[in-house]
Formats: sequence, C-alpha cells, structure tokens
Amino acid sequence: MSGRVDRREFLKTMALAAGAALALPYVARGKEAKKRRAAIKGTGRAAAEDGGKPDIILCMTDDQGWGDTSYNGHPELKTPNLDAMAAAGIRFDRFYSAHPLCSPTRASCLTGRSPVRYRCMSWGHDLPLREVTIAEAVRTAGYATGHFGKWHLGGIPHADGGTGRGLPETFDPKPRHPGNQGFDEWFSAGNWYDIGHEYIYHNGQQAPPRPGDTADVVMDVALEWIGRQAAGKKPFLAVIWFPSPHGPHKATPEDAAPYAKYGKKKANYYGEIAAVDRNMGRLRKALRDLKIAGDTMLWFCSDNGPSPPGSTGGLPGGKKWLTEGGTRVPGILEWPARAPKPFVTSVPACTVDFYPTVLDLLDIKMPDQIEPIDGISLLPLIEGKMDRRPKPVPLVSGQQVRLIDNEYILQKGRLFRFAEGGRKDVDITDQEPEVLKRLTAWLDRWRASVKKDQAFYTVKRR
Ligand SMILES: [Ca+2]
Repeated sequence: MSGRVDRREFLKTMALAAGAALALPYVARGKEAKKRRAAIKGTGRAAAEDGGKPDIILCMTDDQGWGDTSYNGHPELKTPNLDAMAAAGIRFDRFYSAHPLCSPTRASCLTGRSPVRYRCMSWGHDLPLREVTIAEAVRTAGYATGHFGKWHLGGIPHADGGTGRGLPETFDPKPRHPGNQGFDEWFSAGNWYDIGHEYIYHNGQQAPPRPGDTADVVMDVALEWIGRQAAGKKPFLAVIWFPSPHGPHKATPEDAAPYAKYGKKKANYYGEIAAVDRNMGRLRKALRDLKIAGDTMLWFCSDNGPSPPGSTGGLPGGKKWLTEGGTRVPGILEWPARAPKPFVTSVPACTVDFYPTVLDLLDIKMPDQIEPIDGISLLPLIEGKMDRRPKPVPLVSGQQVRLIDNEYILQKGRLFRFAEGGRKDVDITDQEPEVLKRLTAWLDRWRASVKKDQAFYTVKRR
C-alpha cells in the first residue's frame, strides 16, 4: 500500500486483516448522489465545454497477466507508460476479469452483468443483442461511441472461417457486431489478430492491412476519431481493446530487440506488450495535447490471465483457470479531475463494474434494462470513500463460481482467504461458519436469478 494511507485508513486495514465485518455506507444515494453529480459538473473542462460530461475510455489487453507489468514487479519486462499511469491514478491491486476467457469478460465489460446470465460461456460466444450495452447507455446521454480492436462478441468474419461458436442466425437475424451493439464507429476484428492481419472491419467494410504493430494500428484509428470528437466538443466513449499479447506472439523487430537476450519467444511476447505500453503513452499524451486529459476517465485492464510465457506474478493458475492467476489482472484508472491524488486500493473491482459506474456517473436509467446488474458503481471508491465492497462479485467459468467478498472467497462449497504472501488460497471453512453460511445463501439466491435469466437464452450455439 502507498498513497492515501492515513491513520483512519490504517485502522480500517487492520480491521480488514482481522476479518472484522465493517458496516460502512458504500453507495451514495439520494442527496449524497445528487451532491456528487453536482460536483462532477463543476470539474475542469467538462463544465466549460460539454455540459459536465467526462469522456470515457476503456482500454483492455488480451491475455496480459497480473505480473506482466513492471509496476507489478516483472523482472524482465519494462512498461514505463503503464507504470506512470498507475503512479498517477488509482492502482487496483485486486482487479478481476469476470471470467478467465476472452468473450465472456468482454461481454461483462459492456453489460455489467455476469456472462453466465446470457450464456456467453466461452471464447467465441457472442453477446445477444437483447442485452443492454454501455455504448447504448451513454448514447442516451449524447455521447459519441467508438470500438477499436478485438471484438470477439460475434458478427464479424474472422480468419478462422467464422465468428467462432456464436448464436445461430435464426435466433436473431441481425449480426452482433459493434454497430448493432451501440457503437457509431468501429474498427474491429472478430477475434485475435496480428501484424498485417486483413480481417479488420471498419464500419462493416473490410479494411486493408496497415503498417506497424497491431497496437499502433488500433491507436492510430482511435486517436483520429478521438481528435474529431474533441474538436467537435462532443463527449465520447472509446472502447480500445488491444489484440495483444494473445498468441501467436509476433512483435515488430524494434519492439522485440531490447528483449533479444531472453530468446525469441519471450522477445516477441514482451515486444507485443511494449507496443501496447508505447501506445498507452501515445494516448495519454494525445489527451493532454487535446486538453481533455483532466476530465477523461481512462481505464486500463486485461481480459483474463496469461498463457506462457506470460506472468501472473506468482498467482496460481493462468488463462482458463478459475483462480487468482486466471482472473486477477492489471487494473488502473487515471482521472485527474475526480481522482487527483494517486492511491493504491485492495478493494476488489471487476470488469462488471464499468457499466454501473458509468450509469451512476451520468445518472442514466435505461428503460429496457435487464436486471439484475452484477457490478457496482465504483464512484465512492474513486472518491476514496469505499473501504469494502458492498456486495460480492461472482467470477464464473462453466458451472463453477468463485465468489469474491472482500477478504473472503467461496468456491466449491469451501471458504478461503487468499494469502498474498504465500500466493495461495487458504481454506478457512471450519473457522468462519457464519461467513460460510452468509455467502452460501447469497450464492444460492444468485444462482436462482441466473436460472431465470438463462430461460431467455435456451438456444443452442453453433
Ligand atoms: Ca483473452
């Protein structure tokens, strides 16, 4: 821990360590929520230029492990731009992907709902159009919306011959590409892609290959679009999903060169992350140059744990595993206007939280919202007012759930704490019978609500 650690916080941390259940007000409602929104309207450029609407950017990498940054202690890889972003903003030490695989986590980012609710259970499963997306929501508040990079939620042809294992056309005849999920502009690919890949579609038209690393290409297009929104003083949501460092690992010679001493495999892997890092630096600089950095909510995370030679930083498991290493990923928020003092938090946060956070921020209520939403608004945490997560977050894979409730973890009927030092789940089932009872009851209710949701999606995927 570093940053905002005062006596009050220290005592709370100690209480956490002791496992005390603190009853704190987690989510501002009524008057307090109003006050908060009024405060937003008074910050920086937002008030002056676009009626109090912060720009929102969600960046995500593909298969980057928790340990694949130098700020998380990687011994070989250098990520100076992510390190600078983490040092300037809020560094989430326990940021989770909702699932240890691509497509389900991506769906959770857009909907705030666990992917198991709409049977997006594995890679290649698409996001049904019936679900409400973050892009559809912010559009109602006058935002421009753009998706750039890997989509993997259906509706875009891919080099593997199709869109993976999606819903049949008979279920819903409209393709489930970004254009039909709330995005005005999209430069997106069906699945992973690498340097020179021709399966990228720009607003539905196949785009010719462009030079540079895939991260350069995605950022070129995204920055051009962001520049146009800024010039038109239009608030925007940009979703930038890098296709790196997903295999096959293929870096440019320039990005791989500094890592040549570690062998070709690692040099290409590290080189891909170096390209992402460089482009995060480009993005941060562009926001400053456009004078919109202050009130831009800039997120960075990964979609699941790593494959070799990626690093979990010692957390058990990796991609595909419903474990800490499979789901805990780098997580950073930089937002100078609302989080001017950097800090590190160990409150668990998850990809399901983006949607409710943005709805809370912009005071949006979607009339066709499908309940329940599994995430929470992180605004109180961002303002330094949340020491504990108000409700558990369910991480899923197949029929399995790993329920994260602050310091507790419920999985397969057993209760655990994760020992950060020993880097492993420690079984405390027999020591905390009341917690076990509470979380088991919570999970039973949650499973019942999932069953209700799934009834709408009985269709078999291809
Ligand atoms: Ca992935």
